[in-house]
Amino acid sequence: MPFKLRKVLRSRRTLFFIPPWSLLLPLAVRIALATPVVTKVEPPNWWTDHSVNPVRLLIRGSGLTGAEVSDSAGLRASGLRINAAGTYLFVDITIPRTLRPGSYPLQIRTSDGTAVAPFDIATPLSPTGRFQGFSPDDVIYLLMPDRFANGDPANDDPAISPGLFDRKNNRFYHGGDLQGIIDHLGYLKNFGVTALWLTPVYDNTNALNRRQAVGGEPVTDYHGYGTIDYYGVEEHLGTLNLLRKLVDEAHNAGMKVIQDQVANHVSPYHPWVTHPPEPTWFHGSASNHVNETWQIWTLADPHAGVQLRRAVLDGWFGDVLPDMNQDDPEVARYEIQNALWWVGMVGFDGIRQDTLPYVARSFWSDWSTALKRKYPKLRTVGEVFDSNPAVTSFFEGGVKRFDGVDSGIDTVFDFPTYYAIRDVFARGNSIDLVAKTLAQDRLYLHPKALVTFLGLHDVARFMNETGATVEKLKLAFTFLLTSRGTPMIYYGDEIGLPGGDDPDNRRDFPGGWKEDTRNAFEASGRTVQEAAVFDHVRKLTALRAKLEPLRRGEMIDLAVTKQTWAYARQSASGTVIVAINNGSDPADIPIHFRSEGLLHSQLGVTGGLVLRSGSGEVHLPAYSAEIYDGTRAR
Ligand SMILES: [Ca+2]
Ligand SMILES: [Ca+2]
Ligand SMILES: [Ca+2]
Repeated sequence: MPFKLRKVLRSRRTLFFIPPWSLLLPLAVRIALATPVVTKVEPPNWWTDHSVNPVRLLIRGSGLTGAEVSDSAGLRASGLRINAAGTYLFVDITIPRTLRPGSYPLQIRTSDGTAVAPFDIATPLSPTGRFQGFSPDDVIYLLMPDRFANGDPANDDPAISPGLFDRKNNRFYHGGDLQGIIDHLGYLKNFGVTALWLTPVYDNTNALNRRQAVGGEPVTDYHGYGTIDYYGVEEHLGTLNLLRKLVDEAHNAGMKVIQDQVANHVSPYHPWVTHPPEPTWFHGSASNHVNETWQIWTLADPHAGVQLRRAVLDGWFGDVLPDMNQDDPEVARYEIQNALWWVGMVGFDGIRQDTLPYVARSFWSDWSTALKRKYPKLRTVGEVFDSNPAVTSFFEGGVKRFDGVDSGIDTVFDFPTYYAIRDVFARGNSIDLVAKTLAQDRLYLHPKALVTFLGLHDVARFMNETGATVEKLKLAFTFLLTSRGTPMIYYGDEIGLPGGDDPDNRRDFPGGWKEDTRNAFEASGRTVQEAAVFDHVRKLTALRAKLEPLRRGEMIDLAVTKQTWAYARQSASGTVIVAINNGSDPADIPIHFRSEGLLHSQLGVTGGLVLRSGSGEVHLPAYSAEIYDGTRAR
């Protein structure tokens, strides 16, 4: 046996069982099997003078056993680790501060050959107008790119992922894309949006998703939540360059952009699932894992046993979504670098983190620290899908909770208030349910930062609630845009779009497609009812922008009855008083507030509010509200 072949077989023997039939293969083929091959480098680039240096690369390929990575043009390789199968290689790359941006391919050498791992040093984006964070001064707009507007029909049925496009199937791609968003930035700016949250733009599977079939029918990952490549952009939506253009144009128009990231799980079709970089990459494996119990309350429960918490943290979502194991330092490092990479490449201002509770808060602590070290103004918001403020507040960062962990997450979505809004404004329950929910604000460090909403992509639309009307939706918007928090509007709710449970709540925005019979992006294309909601929302966003107390003021309850509520928003610049009648009869609401004179009404529902010796009264028709501006008087 020639020396070289013996060596190949010896090295391969440590990797794989060599099936006897392989010995029948021609010699050249057997040698070729062991030649190193590189198929993927993650991240594909990094920067000089970054807070993370060295950067740790994950290189995918084959024949990597015994590989060495040579230093290249000043880049220094260290900390090499190769998995048992020789299919993944981890390496630290130290980047000298003085290195110029450009291409710095790495040589991966084994005794059987050399492969090249492409790697670039990128030019950093200027921080001016980027990485800005978001705050209660903003109005966030959540949209699902596939369902908003189709700006480029050429990517509706891409060559690498054909057959997933069908506008008649609400679980297939509909053709909306990044260009469609760019085309409608003017629409968003026009009605007062100052920040966008797009559902994930990661590359998702290129084939039908049969592992999450519904009713026996395959689905697609049009929603973006099943990545097969943490460093790729979904081809139905566009390219990385187009995403950068979208963010640049949004910034130029005065709008921030929040990225939707998903660190908890990947698609069941991610190549890692069949060939993980290491045995501990996931919590378990496709054939042997814990199912998700959804009991996120146990994480905030000092009495919960370890096994209860582990089921939540390590379980596979829906028994099918591979659960990343952030307890493995390689996974944690990969995900932290990935978060930094997107922000650095695209210029995002904030991150919305999916399924936050399902990842250990000790990880979020490290993740948040790394992000803030590089981007101090960046803001993060976590999805904690729970109606109990005692649970949601537990995941807010800024303080160590009973377990000694500070998540570092800036804020969370205000699901408790969302549930109360639906109960009260759509279903007609007593308005004090909302007031009582906000009464729990002492549980939060920064209740004003909470992201508030009356609908989003995981729940049926407001207009699909039994009893919902346009008047009631308008009332809910009045509350949303005048109360504490960072308000968020779910695309289509501004025109009262109907829609039941997912995916019916993700209907195409009317007019986003050339072939649509009408265009609700324009006033002429809206129905009377849609115009009523839209014009109201636009008026409210303008008032919120104009009247600083509505954004930053303390919220003071002045009067609460079964169906009426008056509250003040008070800051150094003055006071704004909001009165709401959620009842089916007209109501008189007494206002007692330490102020004098006339507060001008802003919605044209009533006249001004006159306060004499700190007392006044407003008279509101059924299902109506008024906003009184006391800022100019002071
Ligand atoms: Ca398209
Ligand atoms: Ca894809
Ligand atoms: Ca998990």
